Amino acid sequence: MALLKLFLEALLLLQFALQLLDGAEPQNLNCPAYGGVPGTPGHNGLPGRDGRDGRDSKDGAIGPKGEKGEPGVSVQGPPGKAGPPGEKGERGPSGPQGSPGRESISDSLKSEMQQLNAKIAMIEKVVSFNTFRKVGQKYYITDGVEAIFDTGMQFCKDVGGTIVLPRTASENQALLKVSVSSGLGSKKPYIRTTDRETEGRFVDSQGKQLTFTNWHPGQPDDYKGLQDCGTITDSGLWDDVGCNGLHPIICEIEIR
Ligand SMILES: [Ca+2]
Repeated sequence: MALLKLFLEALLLLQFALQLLDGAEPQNLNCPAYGGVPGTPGHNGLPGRDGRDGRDSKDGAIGPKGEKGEPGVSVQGPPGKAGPPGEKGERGPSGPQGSPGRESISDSLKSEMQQLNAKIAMIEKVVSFNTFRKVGQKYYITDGVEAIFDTGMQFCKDVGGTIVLPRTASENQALLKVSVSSGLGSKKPYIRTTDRETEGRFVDSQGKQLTFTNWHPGQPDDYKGLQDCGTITDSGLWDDVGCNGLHPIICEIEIR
């Protein structure tokens, strides 16, 4: 209000000054006419209030079209709901056979253990003989026991084998070494062949024709009609002798 009053006073003073300049006498003024001194300029007023918004956005001009935006980021959305279950498919082919269960493995191990124990027992028996020699899968063994042919067959059977019978020249050579090294060569150990069934036809203990023979020239001669069992001499050649004579027994035993 003080500023407004100051403004009105300045306005009256200005009007008075203009009348003086125009030469007219001031009316209704009792003051002597003399020139005054101009006052100091007033202070600046306070800034006015903000103007009000327009009535409607339509009043404004339409701006230019904006630039095209950046492409959006591709982000996979959440999975949709599961669909309804389909129809049951056909039965597939059978899969490979599974590994044996614990019981089967246990049975298998038990069987192997039994086989190993049996093998160990046989080997222990073999090495208990004075002379033993490995020939392929077989062992030739002897204690130098002398017996008639049939007793010798039983003796070898009792140790899990049979009287030796070479099937090849190599086996014959191995047998000769066993016989000679054990001091039995001159006593002509028995070999498992006889012609007791059919004179002149030597077969093995199962009645099978021999596939290998190594008869001494002139043998078998069935001397005096009493020689039906085979032996091996100290030269490795064979001779037939009487089956009831005492001869060294060499057994062959197979260990698998
Ligand atoms: Ca003879």
